[in-house]
Amino acid sequence: MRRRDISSKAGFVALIGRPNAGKSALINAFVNDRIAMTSRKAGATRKKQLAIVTRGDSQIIFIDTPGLDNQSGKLRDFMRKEAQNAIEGADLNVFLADMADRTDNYETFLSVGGGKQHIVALTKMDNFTNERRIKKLAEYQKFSDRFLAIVPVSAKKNDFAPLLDEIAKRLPSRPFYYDPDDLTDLSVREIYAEMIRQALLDSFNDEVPYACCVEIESFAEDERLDKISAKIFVEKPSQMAIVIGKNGAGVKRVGVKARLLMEQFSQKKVFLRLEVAALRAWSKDDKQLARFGYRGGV
Ligand SMILES: Nc1nc2c(ncn2[C@@H]2O[C@H](COP(=O)(O)OP(=O)(O)OP(=O)(O)O)[C@@H](O)[C@H]2O)c(=O)[nH]1
Ligand SMILES: [Mg+2]
Repeated sequence: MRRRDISSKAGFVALIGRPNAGKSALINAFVNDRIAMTSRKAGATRKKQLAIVTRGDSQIIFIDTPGLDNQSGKLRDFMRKEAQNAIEGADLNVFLADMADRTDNYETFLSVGGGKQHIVALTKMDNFTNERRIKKLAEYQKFSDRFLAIVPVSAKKNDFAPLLDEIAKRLPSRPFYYDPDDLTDLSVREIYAEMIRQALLDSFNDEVPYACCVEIESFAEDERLDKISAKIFVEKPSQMAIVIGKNGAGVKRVGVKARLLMEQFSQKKVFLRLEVAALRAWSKDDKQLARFGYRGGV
C-alpha cells in the first residue's frame, strides 16, 4: 500500500468552457455513465460536480462546471462563481471548446482566467473531417505559448484517451483521493434530482426549464426498487400551467423521461411521484437559492 501511495499520481482538473461546449457530455464519457446532465440547450449545468477517473496509478478528478457566459442574475452569478472556484482550486485546467467555435472565445477566456496552467481540448471532432481538424488546430497555434497542449476529442465517439494521457503526465505525485470504484461526489438522490431537471430541459422550450428547480422530498432505496417523491418549482403560475400541461400530460411526460433515465442509471425499477408548485421568483431570493444549494460554499 505504501509503495502504491508513493508511485501514484492524483489531482483535480477543472473542465471549463462556454455553455453548450460539451463539458458534461465529456464528463459522462470519461466515466462511461450518465452522472451529469447534458442538453442541446445552453446553461444546463448549474453546480460543480466531480467525475473520478482512475487509470492504473493515476487518478484524475474532473470538475464539471457551469458554462462561462456574461448573463446576469443571482443564479448566474452563483454559476459563474462555481466555475471560478473550480478554476482556482484545481491543479490543472482544461479549456474545452466546440471545434466549430471561433478562437475569439478562447481569447476571451485568456483575458479573464487563462493565467493558470491549462490544456485546450477541442471537442465534437466527430463533426469534422480530418482536413478541417488540422485547419482548426492550426488556428490555435498562434496561442501555443499560452497552453500546455492542445488535443482534439469526441464524447460521442468516446475518443479522449490522448487528453487523459496529457493530463496524467502532469498530475502531482500523491495518493488517491477517492476509492478507484467511485465515479462522482454526487449522491444517487442528487443525480436523480438532476435527471428530473434534464427531463424538464428536454421537454420544454424557452424560459420554462430555466425557471425550474427540483427538490427531492422523499427517497427510499431498495435492492430492486427506488421510490422517489419530488417537487418541481417554477417561478410563476403561468409556468406551472405549462409544466403540468393539459390534463397533466406535461408533468407526466417529464415523469416518464426522468424515470427512464433513473432506471437506466440504477439498473432497477424506479417509482417516481412528481408535484409542481410555483415559488415566486425563487431565483432572485437568497434564502430560496440557498435552500436549493445555489449559494455559498466552494
Ligand atoms: N456531435 C457531438 N455532439 C456533442 C459532443 N459532446 C457534446 N455534444 C452535444 O453538445 C451539446 C451540449 O453538451 P453539454 O455536455 O450539455 O454541454 P456543456 O458544456 O456541459 O453545457 P453547459 O452545462 O450548458 O455549460 C449536447 O447536445 C451534446 O449532445 C460530441 O463529442 N460530439
Ligand atoms: Mg454542462
